[in-house]
Amino acid sequence: MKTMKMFLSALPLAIVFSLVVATSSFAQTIPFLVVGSGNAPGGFIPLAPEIPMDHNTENGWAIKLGDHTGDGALQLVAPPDLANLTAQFSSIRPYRFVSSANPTDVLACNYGITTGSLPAASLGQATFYSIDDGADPSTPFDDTFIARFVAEFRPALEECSGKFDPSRLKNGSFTMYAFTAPVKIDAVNGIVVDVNSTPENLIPISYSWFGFGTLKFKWPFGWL
Ligand SMILES: [Ca+2]
Repeated sequence: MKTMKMFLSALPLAIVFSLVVATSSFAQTIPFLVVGSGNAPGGFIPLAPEIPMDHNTENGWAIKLGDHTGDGALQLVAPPDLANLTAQFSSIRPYRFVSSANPTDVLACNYGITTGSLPAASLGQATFYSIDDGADPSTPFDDTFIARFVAEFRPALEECSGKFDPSRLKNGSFTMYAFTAPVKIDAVNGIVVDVNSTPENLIPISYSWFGFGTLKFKWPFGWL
Protein backbone atom coordinates (compact mmCIF):
# COMPACT_ATOMS: atom_id res chain seq x y z
CA MET A 1 0.00 0.00 0.00
CA LYS A 2 2.81 2.36 0.93
CA THR A 3 4.57 1.48 -2.31
CA MET A 4 1.41 2.24 -4.25
CA LYS A 5 1.16 5.67 -2.59
CA MET A 6 4.74 6.49 -3.43
CA PHE A 7 4.13 5.44 -7.00
CA LEU A 8 1.03 7.63 -7.27
CA SER A 9 2.76 10.65 -5.78
CA ALA A 10 5.64 10.27 -8.20
CA LEU A 11 3.30 9.88 -11.15
CA PRO A 12 2.54 13.59 -11.77
CA LEU A 13 6.25 14.35 -11.68
CA ALA A 14 6.92 11.58 -14.17
CA ILE A 15 4.22 12.92 -16.48
CA VAL A 16 5.58 16.45 -16.29
CA PHE A 17 9.10 15.17 -16.89
CA SER A 18 8.08 13.14 -19.92
CA LEU A 19 6.14 16.10 -21.33
CA VAL A 20 9.18 18.35 -20.98
CA VAL A 21 11.38 15.77 -22.68
CA ALA A 22 8.86 15.32 -25.47
CA THR A 23 8.17 19.01 -26.14
CA SER A 24 11.83 20.01 -25.93
CA SER A 25 12.44 17.94 -29.03
CA PHE A 26 9.60 19.63 -30.92
CA ALA A 27 10.59 21.88 -33.78
CA GLN A 28 8.85 24.97 -35.07
CA THR A 29 9.25 25.87 -38.70
CA ILE A 30 8.37 29.47 -39.42
CA PRO A 31 8.05 31.30 -42.73
CA PHE A 32 10.92 33.67 -43.38
CA LEU A 33 10.76 36.77 -45.56
CA VAL A 34 13.56 39.30 -46.00
CA VAL A 35 13.72 42.48 -48.05
CA GLY A 36 16.50 45.03 -48.26
CA SER A 37 18.80 47.28 -50.17
CA GLY A 38 22.47 48.10 -50.04
CA ASN A 39 25.51 48.23 -52.25
CA ALA A 40 28.80 46.73 -53.30
CA PRO A 41 31.03 49.48 -51.85
CA GLY A 42 34.05 48.56 -53.99
CA GLY A 43 32.11 49.69 -57.05
CA PHE A 44 32.76 46.67 -59.25
CA ILE A 45 31.75 43.07 -59.75
CA PRO A 46 34.82 41.07 -60.79
CA LEU A 47 34.34 38.84 -63.82
CA ALA A 48 37.28 36.63 -62.87
CA PRO A 49 36.66 33.84 -60.37
CA GLU A 50 37.75 33.84 -56.75
CA ILE A 51 38.02 37.60 -56.35
CA PRO A 52 36.04 38.71 -53.28
CA MET A 53 33.31 41.32 -53.68
CA ASP A 54 32.02 42.83 -50.46
CA HIS A 55 28.34 43.74 -50.33
CA ASN A 56 26.12 45.05 -47.60
CA THR A 57 22.62 45.73 -46.34
CA GLU A 58 21.99 49.40 -45.59
CA ASN A 59 18.26 49.01 -44.93
CA GLY A 60 16.64 45.65 -44.43
CA TRP A 61 13.55 44.15 -42.84
CA ALA A 62 12.89 40.49 -42.15
CA ILE A 63 10.52 38.30 -40.15
CA LYS A 64 11.96 37.76 -36.66
CA LEU A 65 14.93 40.07 -37.37
CA GLY A 66 12.94 43.23 -37.99
CA ASP A 67 14.99 46.20 -39.17
CA HIS A 68 18.56 45.17 -39.78
CA THR A 69 21.85 45.84 -41.52
CA GLY A 70 24.23 43.27 -42.93
CA ASP A 71 27.45 42.47 -44.69
CA GLY A 72 29.13 39.68 -46.56
CA ALA A 73 31.19 38.86 -49.62
CA LEU A 74 30.80 36.73 -52.71
CA GLN A 75 32.97 35.40 -55.49
CA LEU A 76 32.42 33.90 -58.90
CA VAL A 77 33.28 30.22 -58.69
CA ALA A 78 34.20 29.87 -62.37
CA PRO A 79 34.77 32.16 -65.37
CA PRO A 80 31.44 33.63 -66.55
CA ASP A 81 29.57 32.19 -69.52
CA LEU A 82 29.92 35.22 -71.80
CA ALA A 83 27.77 33.73 -74.57
CA ASN A 84 24.79 33.56 -72.24
CA LEU A 85 25.80 36.40 -69.90
CA THR A 86 25.56 34.19 -66.84
CA ALA A 87 27.92 33.39 -63.98
CA GLN A 88 27.93 31.12 -60.94
CA PHE A 89 28.82 32.43 -57.52
CA SER A 90 28.86 31.65 -53.82
CA SER A 91 29.51 33.43 -50.55
CA ILE A 92 33.09 33.38 -49.33
CA ARG A 93 32.11 34.09 -45.72
CA PRO A 94 28.72 33.86 -44.03
CA TYR A 95 26.48 36.84 -44.74
CA ARG A 96 25.56 38.44 -41.40
CA PHE A 97 22.10 39.94 -40.91
CA VAL A 98 22.33 42.05 -37.75
CA SER A 99 19.26 43.32 -35.88
CA SER A 100 19.26 47.11 -35.59
CA ALA A 101 17.33 47.06 -32.28
CA ASN A 102 19.44 44.31 -30.73
CA PRO A 103 22.78 43.75 -32.49
CA THR A 104 23.38 40.50 -30.59
CA ASP A 105 20.63 38.98 -32.74
CA VAL A 106 22.62 37.79 -35.75
CA LEU A 107 21.43 35.48 -38.51
CA ALA A 108 24.50 34.31 -40.45
CA CYS A 109 24.06 32.40 -43.70
CA ASN A 110 26.16 30.81 -46.39
CA TYR A 111 24.75 31.05 -49.89
CA GLY A 112 25.43 29.04 -53.02
CA ILE A 113 27.74 26.73 -51.08
CA THR A 114 26.95 23.11 -51.89
CA THR A 115 29.11 21.49 -49.20
CA GLY A 116 28.99 21.40 -45.39
CA SER A 117 26.31 20.37 -42.92
CA LEU A 118 23.62 22.66 -44.40
CA PRO A 119 24.49 22.80 -48.12
CA ALA A 120 22.67 24.79 -50.78
CA ALA A 121 21.07 22.70 -53.52
CA SER A 122 23.05 24.56 -56.18
CA LEU A 123 25.57 27.30 -56.80
CA GLY A 124 24.32 30.88 -56.98
CA GLN A 125 23.30 31.97 -60.46
CA ALA A 126 23.89 35.49 -61.83
CA THR A 127 22.28 36.63 -65.06
CA PHE A 128 22.80 39.91 -66.92
CA TYR A 129 19.70 41.35 -68.60
CA SER A 130 20.09 44.08 -71.20
CA ILE A 131 17.77 47.01 -70.56
CA ASP A 132 18.73 48.93 -73.72
CA ASP A 133 15.91 49.77 -76.11
CA GLY A 134 16.43 47.75 -79.28
CA ALA A 135 19.87 46.58 -78.18
CA ASP A 136 21.71 44.52 -80.76
CA PRO A 137 22.12 41.12 -79.11
CA SER A 138 25.15 40.38 -81.31
CA THR A 139 27.06 43.10 -79.47
CA PRO A 140 26.00 42.65 -75.87
CA PHE A 141 29.06 44.05 -74.18
CA ASP A 142 28.24 47.69 -74.85
CA ASP A 143 24.76 47.32 -73.39
CA THR A 144 23.41 48.52 -70.09
CA PHE A 145 22.35 45.68 -67.84
CA ILE A 146 20.58 44.81 -64.67
CA ALA A 147 22.26 41.85 -62.99
CA ARG A 148 20.10 39.37 -61.11
CA PHE A 149 21.67 37.19 -58.43
CA VAL A 150 19.73 34.15 -57.19
CA ALA A 151 21.01 31.92 -54.41
CA GLU A 152 19.81 29.59 -51.69
CA PHE A 153 20.80 30.80 -48.22
CA ARG A 154 21.39 28.26 -45.43
CA PRO A 155 22.21 29.15 -41.82
CA ALA A 156 25.87 29.15 -40.78
CA LEU A 157 24.79 28.06 -37.30
CA GLU A 158 28.17 28.51 -35.60
CA GLU A 159 28.07 32.25 -36.42
CA CYS A 160 24.43 32.82 -35.41
CA SER A 161 23.61 34.37 -32.02
CA GLY A 162 20.87 35.83 -29.85
CA LYS A 163 17.45 34.84 -31.17
CA PHE A 164 19.26 32.76 -33.78
CA ASP A 165 21.71 31.05 -31.41
CA PRO A 166 22.30 27.42 -32.51
CA SER A 167 20.66 26.27 -29.25
CA ARG A 168 17.47 27.73 -30.81
CA LEU A 169 17.92 27.83 -34.59
CA LYS A 170 18.37 24.36 -36.08
CA ASN A 171 17.91 24.65 -39.82
CA GLY A 172 16.58 26.81 -42.60
CA SER A 173 16.58 27.62 -46.27
CA PHE A 174 15.50 30.68 -48.21
CA THR A 175 16.03 31.78 -51.76
CA MET A 176 17.27 35.31 -52.34
CA TYR A 177 16.66 37.34 -55.49
CA ALA A 178 18.90 40.41 -55.78
CA PHE A 179 18.84 42.99 -58.58
CA THR A 180 21.51 45.60 -59.26
CA ALA A 181 21.05 49.17 -60.40
CA PRO A 182 21.96 49.62 -64.11
CA VAL A 183 25.51 48.42 -64.77
CA LYS A 184 27.88 48.14 -67.72
CA ILE A 185 30.72 45.80 -68.57
CA ASP A 186 34.27 47.16 -68.48
CA ALA A 187 35.79 44.45 -70.67
CA VAL A 188 39.29 45.98 -70.51
CA ASN A 189 39.45 45.59 -66.76
CA GLY A 190 37.24 42.51 -66.57
CA ILE A 191 34.74 44.08 -64.22
CA VAL A 192 31.11 45.17 -64.10
CA VAL A 193 30.54 48.72 -62.87
CA ASP A 194 27.70 51.15 -62.23
CA VAL A 195 26.58 52.75 -65.47
CA ASN A 196 27.73 56.16 -64.19
CA SER A 197 31.17 55.00 -63.07
CA THR A 198 34.38 56.05 -64.76
CA PRO A 199 37.73 54.25 -64.39
CA GLU A 200 38.82 57.10 -62.11
CA ASN A 201 35.65 57.11 -60.03
CA LEU A 202 33.96 53.80 -59.27
CA ILE A 203 30.52 54.37 -57.79
CA PRO A 204 29.24 51.76 -55.31
CA ILE A 205 26.86 49.40 -57.13
CA SER A 206 23.40 49.67 -55.55
CA TYR A 207 21.16 46.66 -55.36
CA SER A 208 18.02 45.49 -53.67
CA TRP A 209 16.54 42.09 -52.95
CA PHE A 210 13.87 39.92 -51.48
CA GLY A 211 14.07 36.39 -50.20
CA PHE A 212 11.68 33.86 -48.76
CA GLY A 213 11.73 30.38 -47.32
CA THR A 214 11.66 28.89 -43.84
CA LEU A 215 13.65 28.77 -40.61
CA LYS A 216 13.40 25.82 -38.23
CA PHE A 217 13.76 26.43 -34.49
CA LYS A 218 13.74 24.26 -31.41
CA TRP A 219 10.37 24.62 -29.67
CA PRO A 220 9.32 27.20 -28.42
CA PHE A 221 11.82 29.59 -29.99
CA GLY A 222 10.17 29.92 -33.38
CA TRP A 223 8.08 32.84 -32.23
CA LEU A 224 10.22 34.09 -29.32
CA1 LIG B 1 24.72 46.15 -78.00
